[in-house]
Amino acid sequence: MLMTPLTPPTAEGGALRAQSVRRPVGEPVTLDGTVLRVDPDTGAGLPGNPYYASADPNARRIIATGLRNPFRMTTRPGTSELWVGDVGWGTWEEVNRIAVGDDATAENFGWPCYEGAARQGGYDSANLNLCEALYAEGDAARTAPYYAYNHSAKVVPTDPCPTGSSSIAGRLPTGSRACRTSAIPRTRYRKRCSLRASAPSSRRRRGVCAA
Ligand SMILES: [Ca+2]
Ligand SMILES: [Ca+2]
Repeated sequence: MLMTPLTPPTAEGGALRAQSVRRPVGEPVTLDGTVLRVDPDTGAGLPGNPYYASADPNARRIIATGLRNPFRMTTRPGTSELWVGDVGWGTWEEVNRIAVGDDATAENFGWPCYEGAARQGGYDSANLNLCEALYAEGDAARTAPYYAYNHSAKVVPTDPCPTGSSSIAGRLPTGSRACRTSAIPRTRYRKRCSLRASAPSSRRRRGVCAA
């Protein structure tokens, strides 16, 4: 039986499963930390997916990887863009953009080797093979967040929300008490505050406290 290495430098378990598409050839690919594009009837990966030629059925399903907790996402109307909110760990919350979901490029957003724009310090200092190989390939090997913010800081100086305890979440419905228009993405976790992004084409953001 093939065992998942759990200790440095060859560790591949835990959060490192989000990089399982980069494991040595022949080792299993998991679906942790990924975005999938599948046939809704069979669950099989679709033609056009980046790893569709792979012998691994999980790899064939994956169109993006290296995410930590991407539990909210949405499409940009009229485009193939997929916008993904990724909940941060130690410091950084991320808004990630998959420019084209059905092309040959599998976006790798870097978790856990990266968090936000930079290397994740703990994983970097552990000198794990999976992360060190990714670092060695430079910026071309991973897709940086479209936007990232420190969850212990105010998003903008005029943000009325308290700091800390935030996490990137999802889309607000139009007419919500917490936000006066639809928006992607938002934060609302414990501190009862929302972050509104005006539109994907704009990076303007404004904090709005929930009623
Ligand atoms: Ca893509
Ligand atoms: Ca290192």
